[in-house]
Amino acid sequence: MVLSDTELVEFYKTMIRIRLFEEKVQELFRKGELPGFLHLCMGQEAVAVGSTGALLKDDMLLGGHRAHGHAIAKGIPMRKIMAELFAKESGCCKGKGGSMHLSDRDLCLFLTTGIVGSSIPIADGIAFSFKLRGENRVAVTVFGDGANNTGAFHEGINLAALWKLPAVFVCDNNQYAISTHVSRSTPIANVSGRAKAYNIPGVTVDGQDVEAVYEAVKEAVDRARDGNGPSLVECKSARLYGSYAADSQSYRPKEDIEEAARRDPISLLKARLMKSGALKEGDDEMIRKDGVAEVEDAVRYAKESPYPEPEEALRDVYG
Ligand SMILES: Cc1ncc(C[n+]2csc(CCOP(=O)(O)OP(=O)(O)O)c2C)c(N)n1
Repeated sequence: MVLSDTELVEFYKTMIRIRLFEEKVQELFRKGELPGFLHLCMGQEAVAVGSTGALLKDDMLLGGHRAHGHAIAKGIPMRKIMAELFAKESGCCKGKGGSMHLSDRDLCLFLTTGIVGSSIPIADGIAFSFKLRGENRVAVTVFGDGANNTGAFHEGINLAALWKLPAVFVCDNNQYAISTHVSRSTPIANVSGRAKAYNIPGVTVDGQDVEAVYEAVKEAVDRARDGNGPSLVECKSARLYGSYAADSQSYRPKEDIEEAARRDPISLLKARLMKSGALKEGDDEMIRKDGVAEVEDAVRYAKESPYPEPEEALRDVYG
């Protein structure tokens, strides 16, 4: 065991906060209250929390289109994320980004992006700047299995390996790129096997086990920080719902959906913490109560916030 019970309870709380946030967002989206597109990470909270938990405050995180969990785990206030989803001025990107484009430079969430694989070369650039400036920081990007066949993935990891950049590449492999099972796109059993081609460490861990994720990412982050270059960490996870909000998942076998529910990372961690005595009867209820209050506050804040002025569309377009 790498993490203490106290640390695991903190991880558990964050996972619950993410779940409650997304359950509310799913409800609001279905009622037509949220504009744009929605990709939920429900079922994948262990990857968001375990990987982000392995970073120091100054380490830079980048995510993909399914990244509410990473933003919450990195400490972006729920109010600012919710307001962003409502396209309000008080959102973390002034309402101009929406669900797929979250950012908070002060809290070191560089960006999340809807362009599959594109965060990988950007993470290289950030890691390169850390190296040039002699800053002891690491750039970590999380992406799905769909990214592992993009040019950006291969070019980005090749360059990071060649230049020994302080970067960590985390593949949150939920087995599907929309409706395409990874076995239909990728000719090797584990995405981590790609690491061999670039002569860097590559490991696969159980993405439903928050401690396993933390341990693997922490090792990779420490290695990068020590000047030994990048690593690829694959976390095998499963989504509880469709790829996007209106996805009926007709392509997905029933057993696969049932297995995802059976291996819900929150239930797994709760069972473990109850067994060890770290969580007592009633604790879970209190944690959820606090989480619900935080989510309700975020919704209220977002609804009460104004929309940006039209001219805001032309501001911050170029850096
Ligand atoms: C470069 C690029 N190609 C195609 C798409 C369309 N697209 C949106 S989501 C998605 C699947 C992504 O799957 P994966 O990377 O496994 O992430 P997941 O959705 O499973 O989290 C695709 C192909 C895109 N957004 N960007």
